[in-house]
Amino acid sequence: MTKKSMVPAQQDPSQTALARRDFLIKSGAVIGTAAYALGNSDLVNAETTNIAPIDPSQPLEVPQWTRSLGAPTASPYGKPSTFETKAVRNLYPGLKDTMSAYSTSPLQELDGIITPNGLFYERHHAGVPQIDPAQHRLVIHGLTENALIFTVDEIRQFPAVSRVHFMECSGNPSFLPPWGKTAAEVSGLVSCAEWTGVTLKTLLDETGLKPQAKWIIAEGADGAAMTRSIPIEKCLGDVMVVYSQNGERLRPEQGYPLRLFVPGYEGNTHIKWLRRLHVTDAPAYSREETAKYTDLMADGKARKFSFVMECKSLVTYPSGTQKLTRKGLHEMRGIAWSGHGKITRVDVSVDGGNTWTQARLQEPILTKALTAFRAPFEWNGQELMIMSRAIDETGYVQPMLEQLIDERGKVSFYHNNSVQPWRVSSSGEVTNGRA
Ligand SMILES: Nc1nc2c(c(=O)[nH]1)N[C@H]1C(S)=C(S)[C@@H](COP(=O)(O)O)O[C@H]1N2
Ligand SMILES: [Mo]
Repeated sequence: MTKKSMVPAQQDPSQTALARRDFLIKSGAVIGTAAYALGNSDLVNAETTNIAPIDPSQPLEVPQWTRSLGAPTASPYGKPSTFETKAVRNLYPGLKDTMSAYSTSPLQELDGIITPNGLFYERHHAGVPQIDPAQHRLVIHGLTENALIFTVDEIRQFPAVSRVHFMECSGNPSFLPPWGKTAAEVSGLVSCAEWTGVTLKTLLDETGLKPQAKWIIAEGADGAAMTRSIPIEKCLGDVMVVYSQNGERLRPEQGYPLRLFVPGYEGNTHIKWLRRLHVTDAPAYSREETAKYTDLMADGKARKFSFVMECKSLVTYPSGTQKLTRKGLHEMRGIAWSGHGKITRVDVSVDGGNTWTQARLQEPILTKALTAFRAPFEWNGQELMIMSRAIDETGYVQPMLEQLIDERGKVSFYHNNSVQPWRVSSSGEVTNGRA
C-alpha cells in the first residue's frame, strides 16, 4: 500500500465536507447546498432570523439566495442574468432612425469567438421582415440547365455543413472622426457564429450550370430587395445557403428563414431573407455595388467589388470606458480575423507601437473566423497605449490608419482595418487612443 492510500477517507477534506453536508441536509439544518462549509451557528441564524441584504464586507455570510428557493425550471426560452445590463446591442453612434440602421455587438462584454445570437450585430436597409417559412421560396434560375424553386423544408433535406465564420460590415468603422468610445462603437459591426446550411454548390449541382455562367445575383425578400453579384468561382467554393446559426434557426434579424453566407466577403454580400439566385454572365451593377460599397480613392477612381474583409484585430480588454482597478498582473484580450483565411500571429504593444510582443492565440484557430488572443501585461499605475496587429496566413500585416490613408486618401469610407489604440491613464481609466 502506498502512503497516500492509507490516509483514512474521512481525512480527505472534500470527503469530510460531503459527509458533513449529507448529515446537515438529513438533519434538516440546511436549505442551500453551499451552506455546509459554514459553522452551525450561521445555519441556525439563517433559519431563525429575517433575511438581511448581503453585506459584501462579510463574504462568508450565507447569502440571501442560498436561504430560499430559486426561480422555477423550464422557462420556455432562457435569458441572460438581469444583472448583465451592459451586454446589449446599441445603435451605431450618431444614428437616430432604426429602420435603415446598424446595431453593434458589445464586443467588450463578450468572451471567446462565438457571438450569442441575441447580440449578433445588425444591418438592415429596410427593417426586419417577419417571414412565414411555409410561404417562403428560393428560386434559382438564369444560366442554369433547370430553373428550380425550393421550399425551406426541401433545402433542409439536402446534405448540410456547419462552419464557424465571422461576418463584418465593410463600414466598420469609417476613416473619419468621431472615433467611438467603446470597442463596440469602434468596431462592433463584426460577429461570429456557427452557420449550418447547404453549400450553394449542392444546389447548383441540382440546377446545373450553362458554360456562360459567370456571376450569381442574389436578392433578398425584404423591403430593400438587397441585391449583390457574386463571382461564380466563389459560389462554387465555400458559399452557403444557411438556415441555422449557433444551433438554432436563424434569427429574423439575421435573415430567417434563409440567408446567403459568403465566408470572408463584406457583410453586404451575405444576402438575408434570400429569395432569388439569378445565374448570369455579368454582374448586376446594383446600387449596392456602384453607388455604395465601392471605395473612392484619392485619385478620383473607385475600387469596385472589393469583396474580401482584410486581416484585422481589436483589443477588447482593456478597452474604452473600462477601468483597471488593481495593480499587477493583467491580461490583454482581443479578437483577430481575416477574410483570406486563418490568423497566424497577433502582436501586441503597450507603448504605442514602439515595441511589440507576440500574443498567445486561443484555440480553435479557424479559417475566416474570429480568433481570440491573450497576452499578459503588468500595470503599476503607469500610462499605457495598448494596441494589437494581426497577421494572416497570406503574410498580410494589419496596417496603421496612417498607412491606409496614404494608400487610399481620406474620401474612402469602407474597409478600414487599421490598428486601434487604447490609452490607459495613471488612474486606470481606458479611453480611445485616437481621441
Ligand atoms: N436582404 C438584405 N440583406 C442584407 C442587408 C439588408 O439590408 N437586406 N444588409 C447587408 C449588410 S450591409 C450587412 S453588413 C449584413 C448584416 O447582416 P446581419 O444583420 O445579420 O449582421 O447583411 C447584408 N445583407
Ligand atoms: Mo454592411
